[in-house]
Amino acid sequence: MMAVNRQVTRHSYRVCTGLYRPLSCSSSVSMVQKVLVRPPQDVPGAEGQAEFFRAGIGGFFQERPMLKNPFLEDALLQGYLRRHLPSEAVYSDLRVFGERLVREVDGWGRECEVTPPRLVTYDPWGCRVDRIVTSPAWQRMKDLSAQEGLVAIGYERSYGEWSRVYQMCKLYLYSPSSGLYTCPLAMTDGAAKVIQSLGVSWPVADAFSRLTSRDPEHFWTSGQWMTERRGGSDVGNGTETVALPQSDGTYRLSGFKWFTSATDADMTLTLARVTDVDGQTTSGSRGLSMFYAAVRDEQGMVQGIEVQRLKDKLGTRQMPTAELLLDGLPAHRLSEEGRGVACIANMLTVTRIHNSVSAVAGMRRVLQLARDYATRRSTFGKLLRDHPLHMQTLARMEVETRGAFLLVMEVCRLIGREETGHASQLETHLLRLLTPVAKLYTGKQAVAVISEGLESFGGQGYIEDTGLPAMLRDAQVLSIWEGTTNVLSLDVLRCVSRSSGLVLQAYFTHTQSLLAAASLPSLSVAVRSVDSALSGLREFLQAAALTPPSFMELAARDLAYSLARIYMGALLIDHASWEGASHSDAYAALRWCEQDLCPVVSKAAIGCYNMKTPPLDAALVYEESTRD
Ligand code: MFK
Repeated sequence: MMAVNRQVTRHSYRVCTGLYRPLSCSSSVSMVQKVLVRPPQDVPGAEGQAEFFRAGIGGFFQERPMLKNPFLEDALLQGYLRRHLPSEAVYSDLRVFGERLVREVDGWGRECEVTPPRLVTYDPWGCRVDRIVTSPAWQRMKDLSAQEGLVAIGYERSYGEWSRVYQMCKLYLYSPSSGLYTCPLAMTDGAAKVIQSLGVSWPVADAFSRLTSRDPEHFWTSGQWMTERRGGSDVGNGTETVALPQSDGTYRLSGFKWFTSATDADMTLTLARVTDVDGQTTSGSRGLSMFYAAVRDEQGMVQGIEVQRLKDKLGTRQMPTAELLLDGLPAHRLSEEGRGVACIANMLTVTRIHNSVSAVAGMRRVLQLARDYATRRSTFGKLLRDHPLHMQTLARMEVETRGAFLLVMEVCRLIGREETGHASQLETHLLRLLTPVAKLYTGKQAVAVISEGLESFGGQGYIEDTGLPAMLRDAQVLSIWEGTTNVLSLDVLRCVSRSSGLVLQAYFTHTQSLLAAASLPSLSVAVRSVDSALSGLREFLQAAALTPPSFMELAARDLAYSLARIYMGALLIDHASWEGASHSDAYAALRWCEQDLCPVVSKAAIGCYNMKTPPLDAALVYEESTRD
């Protein structure tokens, strides 16, 4: 290394032409000889050897990966839209938006990351103000979200049942450049959905028009305050916030919300227990009701809220997340008393879909950067793209991303059909089942794929100001918030039992219909794999029906993974069978179906859900050393 530096330094003196080039500029390999170092005699006031001068640090600077129009770079997205939503207007909007993302928005996203929000608790005169100060870029994101209709598209429904797909495709492009603004948008969309499902009337008619507005002046975002100190997952038992009825029919909320995301929102939906005349509340889920509250008064001051502090998080640092003391927050009850969880579940469905969109968007973004980088970085005498092992790694990431994309779009298609009254009973069941499945599976995939993606940049993937580490940090939350992997696996079991197995029937029927339509001989191996996994799953479930519930609880995560992998396989096959599909579509389907598509069967076969395993698992986890 030293030898190289010395050599380049000597050389720099030789080629100097008196021009300067900033070191930070990305020079190509061919420009190496032109990187200039100021010779000592150029230093003002210096004769001969300068006392101080810019050291020779070598002439090679690696070209950075370039973000290109994410719409034009995405073959699967374009193919999917050509197949399902062949609208020139949609295509053109996404292409222009993709250009805007590259030109300006991606830079704002970075600005949000490096200028995190801060809390101003007091004004200079000692008055409590609890102001959350966000970066100008964060505020520009809000205006952009309204202008681009990132929530509105889903409610305008200009494309009927495909409007949700259109909206989510746009969010998918936006997400990795958004500086996490997709988080408030997810909750805003979820709140609009809840209000719409309850009926848009007083006191939330104005709020609904704001949440779904394209006018930046009118647009509002919403929070979703569910998490308390005792309950992140177990909301039913952990919620301590109480709602005191007022004589005018409104309520005052008092409690402590432990984890409120995007706390600069204009309004929120939240849960609390209504007190009776004796001040008593009902415990458990049945005691929870859902409330609407405006966060600030007309002067822009928070009302009935103290912002205790902002959270210091691993990622999502762009976005304010706060602990809030509710101290008599004025609120309106929207749900029936005791129906809070069921009512806010509509919001959870939407935010979980957004979560899945963000997961697949993160995977796609890291791949786009990695494949560009592979055309710019040379190692061992050739470009990365010419190393078969490197291409194999990127191809595996691509297969994961394609499977995830198709699953997420399937859920978006289903919610679009449900919202426009086109969904059959089967599709409604499928939507209920696939929402937690997609959320839990893509959350895990995103962490794995993005982590692998960072590795494809070598050490640079670990360097903060490349922007790459933030992608991994931000992905890590996707499997945590909106229900952890295990909570969502249990949600899968819950919807199976609450529907008396109808959601599974819908799953089997639809997966089989996807396979039945696949006629390409080149896909037959993949079709056989999915078919056999499906049969294995059916047999497993029939046998499991005779076991105690604790068996299925142990199998819940593997069951959810099996549902995801099989369904993704069927979707990849289905997409590859479309007349406009490419060879790569077929290849992706084949590769996907090479894995264990039904881990719940293979794990059951080796006794993983045997009743002897829980104490053994616990003993393993808590084994103590007996040696001194
Ligand atoms: C980029 C993306 C960004 C996303 C941004 C989000 C930022 C926000 C951060 C957060 O707020 S994170 C906190 C999110 N919290 C959770 O996700 C809670 C996780 N826990 C669960 O999901 C539990 O399963 C749950 C709280 C729902 C369990 O509560 P219960 O009271 O034990 O539920 P129960 O008794 O099974 O169901 C009550 C009702 O709700 C039932 O309706 P019915 O009474 O009519 O039968 C259920 O059917 C219904 N329900 C529950 N889960 C549902 C659901 N309905 C539809 N879908 C679901 N998933």
